[in-house]
Amino acid sequence: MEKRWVIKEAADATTVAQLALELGIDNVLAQLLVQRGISSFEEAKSFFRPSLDNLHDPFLMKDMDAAVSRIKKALEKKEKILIYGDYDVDGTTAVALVFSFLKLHTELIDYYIPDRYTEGYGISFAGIDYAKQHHFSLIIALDCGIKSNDKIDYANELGIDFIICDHHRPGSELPKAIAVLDPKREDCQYPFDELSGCGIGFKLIQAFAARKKIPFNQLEPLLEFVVISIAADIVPIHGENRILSYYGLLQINKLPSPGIKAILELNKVKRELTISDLVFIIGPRINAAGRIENGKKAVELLVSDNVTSANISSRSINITNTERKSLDTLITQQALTLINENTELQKAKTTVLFQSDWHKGVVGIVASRLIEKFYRPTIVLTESNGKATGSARSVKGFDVYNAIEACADLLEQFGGHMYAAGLTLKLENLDAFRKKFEAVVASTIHESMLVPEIEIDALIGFNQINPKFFRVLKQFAPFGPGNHAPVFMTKNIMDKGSIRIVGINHLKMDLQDPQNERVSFPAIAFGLAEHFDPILNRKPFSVCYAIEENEYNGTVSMQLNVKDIRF
Ligand SMILES: [Mn+2]
Repeated sequence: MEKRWVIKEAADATTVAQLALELGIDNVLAQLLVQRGISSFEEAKSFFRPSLDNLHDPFLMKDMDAAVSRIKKALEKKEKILIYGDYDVDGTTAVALVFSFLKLHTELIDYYIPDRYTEGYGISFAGIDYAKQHHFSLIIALDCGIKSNDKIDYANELGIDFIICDHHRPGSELPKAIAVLDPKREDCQYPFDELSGCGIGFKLIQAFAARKKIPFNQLEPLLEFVVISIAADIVPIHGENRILSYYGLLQINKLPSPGIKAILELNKVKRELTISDLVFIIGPRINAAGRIENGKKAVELLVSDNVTSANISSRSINITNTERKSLDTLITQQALTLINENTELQKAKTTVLFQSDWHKGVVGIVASRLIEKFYRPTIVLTESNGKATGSARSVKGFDVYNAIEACADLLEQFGGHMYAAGLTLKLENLDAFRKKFEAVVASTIHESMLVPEIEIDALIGFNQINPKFFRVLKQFAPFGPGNHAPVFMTKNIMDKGSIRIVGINHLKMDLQDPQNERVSFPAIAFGLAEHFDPILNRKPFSVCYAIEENEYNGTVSMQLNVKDIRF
């Protein structure tokens, strides 16, 4: 796929030079900092050494006071508390976090994850009935609930109170809960509104602990759940999320909970985990439970406190994940065939596909995969309970939630974020929806958004990359959205003569600058085998890449991860 190379605007030269001098680092590195909004020694210090002391006061969040008071009252009056969460990674980690902590303070507590198939997304009437039958009088809802006004009304009639911890966008009216914690509320002054759902759960526990004078270090093990949710829910890793993920990674690498440890051992993962390991190894396995079976299985794994139960849970989750993978491959194949056989679909600015027998649990993943082939806003739907229901994914810079909202008259239900949303509609509205969504997107999307972009942080020469440079660069981690691993561009380079194709279509090379032949770096270029011939014939080219660490046979070396090649 053709990609746009966009070089980030160079930062102010005086600021860069000043910062480079103060920190004793290369100008290029100082520029990367300034581009990330860091321009003083102090700011650089808190970037390179994130501190838990810089987490925001949880009581700045609207309704936090009411939430903590209600939990305290429930504990004092020996009420039964139900922790209720969505079935995805964010929801289940949030439930595991709040449940495992409050369990230290009461025996009268349990958790509930709705069934994706019979109950659907978010708070369900069935879940509230379950709470009533089992005499729960307080429900703490995590990663869902912000638009569940009718369900909360129903709970109120039954005498069940709700505390909502959500990070999805609120509708025009808030549900009538005891407390609605959601930094995306317009009347919420909390300084950071990009927390994950699990992150909101953490703030609730942080506030509860502060009120009860529980020392903060007792909360640190919970950061493992928060970092997994940050990685899986694709929230930006800056601001408070950067602190939470930095310490979450330390926790998971130093002292993983039995469930996570079991998953790692089962999959023979021995290296130090990064955010992308959480995205590609841990996340899908936790998610598989909610997609194929029930999210309760994921919570069981996350809260298991002994090796035996952790091993049983992790094995069953691994099997479910294998099943998820084959469904995912099969449905992606079928979806691609649908597009390739239809010229109208090929020319469209959106992908909207429906097939009644597709597995509901993987339509979101399939939408993401389709974007890798057809780069445009994408919705994949299946049939569930007599309606069409599915997931939307977007391309950089385009707000798919807004586009869906513009079609609200044709929808039964929708919710989500800028880049990912869910929706449900009547089967008879499918055609009309497909047309309207296409029209809305076509009239609002910028042509350039339909070509994937590679954002280049800086132009450098190979002679600038040395061990010290790399040592500082590594401290820019954890990387993820909002703080991507820096991408560099170098012009006029060649392969030393060792180029070969590995796997299906990847290139392994040794790249060098013909002007300075002493400096060369091993490089891997995923999916770029199409460039094999000209490179073999020693045609010079430009390359953009991230610099990574590669471990091979126990030796660690620098490696260029090539994003794109241009002659
Ligand atoms: Mn979420």
